[in-house]
Amino acid sequence: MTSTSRITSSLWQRWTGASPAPKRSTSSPRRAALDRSQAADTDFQASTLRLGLDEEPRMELAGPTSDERHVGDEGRPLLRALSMGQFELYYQAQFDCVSRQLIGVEALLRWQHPVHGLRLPGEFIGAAERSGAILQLDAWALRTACHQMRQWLDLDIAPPLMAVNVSAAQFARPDLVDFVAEVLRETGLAADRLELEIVERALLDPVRAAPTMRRLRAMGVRLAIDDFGTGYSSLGYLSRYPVNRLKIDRCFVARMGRDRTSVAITDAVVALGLSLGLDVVAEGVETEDQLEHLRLHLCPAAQGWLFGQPQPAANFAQLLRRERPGRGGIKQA
Ligand SMILES: [Ca+2]
Repeated sequence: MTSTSRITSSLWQRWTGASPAPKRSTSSPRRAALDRSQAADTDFQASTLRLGLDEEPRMELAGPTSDERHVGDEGRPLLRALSMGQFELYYQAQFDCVSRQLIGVEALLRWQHPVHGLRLPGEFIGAAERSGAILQLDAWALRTACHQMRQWLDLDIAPPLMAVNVSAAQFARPDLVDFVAEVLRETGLAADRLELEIVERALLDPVRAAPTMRRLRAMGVRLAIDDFGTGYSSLGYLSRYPVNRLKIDRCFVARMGRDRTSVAITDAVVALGLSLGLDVVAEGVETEDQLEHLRLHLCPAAQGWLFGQPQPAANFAQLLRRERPGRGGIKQA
């Protein structure tokens, strides 16, 4: 074991308590069919439905392992599931609004529950955040996404960017930057291939947030503000933080056809981002009318079901082979 891999292994164990080997994705039509409720796929800010968290299989009610003792009760089934390889990442493409060229991909967490089937983040992220298990899930997702990107690079089908969600709790960790650096070294991934999507509430304390963001940007890692406009946002932070991209929350895009306020907010965020020299991605784009409106208002990029639902890695690789991704739609920092 090299010194680098020892450090990474140590960080990994400290962060996850799980096996460092990322789970290889598999796919099935049933799984894809289960993945159709995009509304519930609101990543790490979603409300928790807590479906079945109190109904875990008998083996998951065993006493806590040493890795689980620092996590609250409702997080233990999640850590147990993580150690059993029940989590996987699905991938959703981001497209240039004009050329429709694939310019990036967001990694989305899924739990393949042995009893309840495929579970979306809205069903377990709340419990993960309350219990502290979110730290392990986030770390696993970041590492697995980077390994997947490495594999796609080796196959010469990699998208330009891999976007990974970062919870507020993970962003607050003092060793976040070190962990990101180790994962990049371990995978040989260029830092500007990785984009961390940070929720607005993680940025409430500029004294803590700004140095972390500056260190990540100094490494070359890209930063996006996720679900922009839905958190405790203060536009002032955009001048203080070294952000690359704003992601317009899907709720605004979804209401564009029937709500003038949502149209106004969407257009304003696009204009704001462009005037600040930032990339902008509209989330939740489902119709050609929505895409046309965004295109006419110069929104650079979009993500959503119009371009395809999130897919397991093996299925997404087929899309990558078809699309021949390019970097034309991404502003270089
Ligand atoms: Ca996101």
